[in-house]
Amino acid sequence: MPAKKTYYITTPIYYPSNKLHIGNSYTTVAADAMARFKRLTGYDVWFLTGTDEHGQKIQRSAEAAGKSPQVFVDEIVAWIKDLWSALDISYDDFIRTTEKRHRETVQKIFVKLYEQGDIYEGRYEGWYCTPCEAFWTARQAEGGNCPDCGRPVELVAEEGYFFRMSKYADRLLQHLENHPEFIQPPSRKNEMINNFLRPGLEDLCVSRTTFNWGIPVPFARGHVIYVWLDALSNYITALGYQRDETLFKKFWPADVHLMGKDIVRFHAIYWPIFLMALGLPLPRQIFGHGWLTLKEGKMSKSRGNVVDPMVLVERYGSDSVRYFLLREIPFGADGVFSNEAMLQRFNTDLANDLGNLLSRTLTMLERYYGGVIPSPAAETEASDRELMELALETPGRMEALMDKLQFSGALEALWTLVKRSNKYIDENTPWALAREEGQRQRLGTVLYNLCESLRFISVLVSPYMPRTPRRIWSQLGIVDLPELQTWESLSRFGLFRPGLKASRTEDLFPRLNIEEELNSLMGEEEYLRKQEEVPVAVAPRRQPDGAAPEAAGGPERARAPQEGRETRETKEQISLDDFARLDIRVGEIMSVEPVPGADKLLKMMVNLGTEERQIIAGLAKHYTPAELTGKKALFLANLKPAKLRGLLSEGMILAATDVSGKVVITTVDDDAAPGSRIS
Ligand code: ME8
Repeated sequence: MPAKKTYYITTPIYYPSNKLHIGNSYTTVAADAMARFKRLTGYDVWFLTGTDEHGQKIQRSAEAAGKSPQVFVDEIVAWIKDLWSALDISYDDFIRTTEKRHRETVQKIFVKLYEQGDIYEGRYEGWYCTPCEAFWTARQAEGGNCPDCGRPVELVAEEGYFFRMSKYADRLLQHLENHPEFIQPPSRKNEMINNFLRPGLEDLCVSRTTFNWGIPVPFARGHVIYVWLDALSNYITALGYQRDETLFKKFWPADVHLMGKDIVRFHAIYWPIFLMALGLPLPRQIFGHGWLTLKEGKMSKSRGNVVDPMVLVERYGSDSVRYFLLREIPFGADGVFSNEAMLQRFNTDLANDLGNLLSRTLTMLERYYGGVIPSPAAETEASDRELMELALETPGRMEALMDKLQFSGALEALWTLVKRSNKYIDENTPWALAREEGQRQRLGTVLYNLCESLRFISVLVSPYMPRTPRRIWSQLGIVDLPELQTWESLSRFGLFRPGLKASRTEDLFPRLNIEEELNSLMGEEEYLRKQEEVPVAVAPRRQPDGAAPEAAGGPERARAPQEGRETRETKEQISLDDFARLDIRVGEIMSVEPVPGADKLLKMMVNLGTEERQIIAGLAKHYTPAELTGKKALFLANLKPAKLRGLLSEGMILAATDVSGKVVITTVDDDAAPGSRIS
């Protein structure tokens, strides 16, 4: 048997400086859908993700949290892995840059580049943006702000090692010109060429001395390797480059590095140049997708427009959230995330189109054939042929779109088949056929074709919604027939076996009451945010497509919302009257229990002096029920009641949160009587 074709796909390795948000989930879900699609279509796939754990930004976040950097990142990385598991991310490897396998290889890379003369000693004086971990010239950072993220830059003057970027600039330019597919979408390629390559590349400082949380330069005490050289190397260190090179030989060069447009520059300029210097082939493609922003445009905690993927997954299931992310926005473009748009999609595409197709088919099979799949007739009618042709064409159409990373287009093509199948029911009116003499055979054919079309749909939807296929197969009675679940099995329409037994056991996607959902989502988000104060956010971090970084940085950008990782802002001053509006009281926690299906929430009954109230708190990740029961703490008693998971919450426990997200409740001395007011 010939060896399978290989496919290597990566996500950026995320900074574990705070919890990840829906934007990071977007990249990772897309990479996962692609990896699954390639596995389905017969490729030997390697899918890498991980965390970028060194650098000044992490060191500062850890210091602010009062933890050692390693302890700090370990906690957040555990949370990230939980998020990926909740979103069914099927990575083959998760690399952490603090792992020995990575550190040692990065040191070897640095030494090699130094020994061959590509790295030389010097002194850096210029500007640095710590949140982006990026060096800027005075011209680029005009006005004192980072041209990428708008936050203030710092003046840096320190000894350093420099990489000779300029030596490779022409080769890179030539590569970009000869390989138009290398940077996608093409607008990003023009941006790289016009804004960075043509004006001339400056040599890059690749070591730092003013902090120590990094990989040491092996031959120079006090120097740590610049975090982007460290981070970018993950794509080869994880494959065993310079160690056991089996995977490296098999999978390098990468087929695609996926990322948001904010970090295309590092991947399209620094990374290929480092690889050229190492004498390694360049990745085939770098794809910079657009930003997920919010309807309000700007994102800020005080506006309450934060999006926590965990909340959505817990409430709607990972398949629905994945579907929305992949379907709503053409990959590459910026797009707006809104709860309303998401809920609309759930109802139209998932409940009405796909869910109904399955339930209508199963109900009719049950009613007219006792659930046993009938045999189709040999002769076909026009609507049968149309349905079959469309089903047979759909895999190829989707594959062509997926090869361009057009997730939304591929799902649209699949939904054309879903909708055509629903229309097929309306055209053939099985309920009328069932009443007519002599139409039994025709009825059987129609229901058979619907089962077969559903089989196509369920196989094709699997990369995007990995849990849904089994739910369809088990109701159609083919869950134990893997030969009907493969890509190859989609080359023939008519493989479904008559005589199999289907049974309707569940609704795939029950319709949601959008208004109710919006209320509880807002309630839940607002509530959790107030309690946790951990910014879990989606924010535009860079200038729009094509805008020159040098040109950015006007007053609007300087005020631009940040990525949700910064320390909290100082709040405006208030008067004593403002404070007097708050009814803060001592409460005694009488009993506590978990809220089923919500891994963050706890339900507690609290004695507030005059009455006992039910309060829902986002504390489950921080306290066990036993740890809270019997404690006296401070409560905001006149907060408007909110509904969370259908449970009324009549107040809020006050808690302190540090920048790492650690939460401690504000307990009071046992002498304080429940109901005592704070003034
Ligand atoms: O940049 N919309 O890590 P990071 C869409 N460690 N995607 C978004 C987004 C949004 N609003 N916000 C974030 C780093 N992303 C480096 C990478 S790789 C060698 C080192 C996604 O934690 C997007 O993919 O800041 C972006 O590129 C990535 O998160 C940045 O993650």
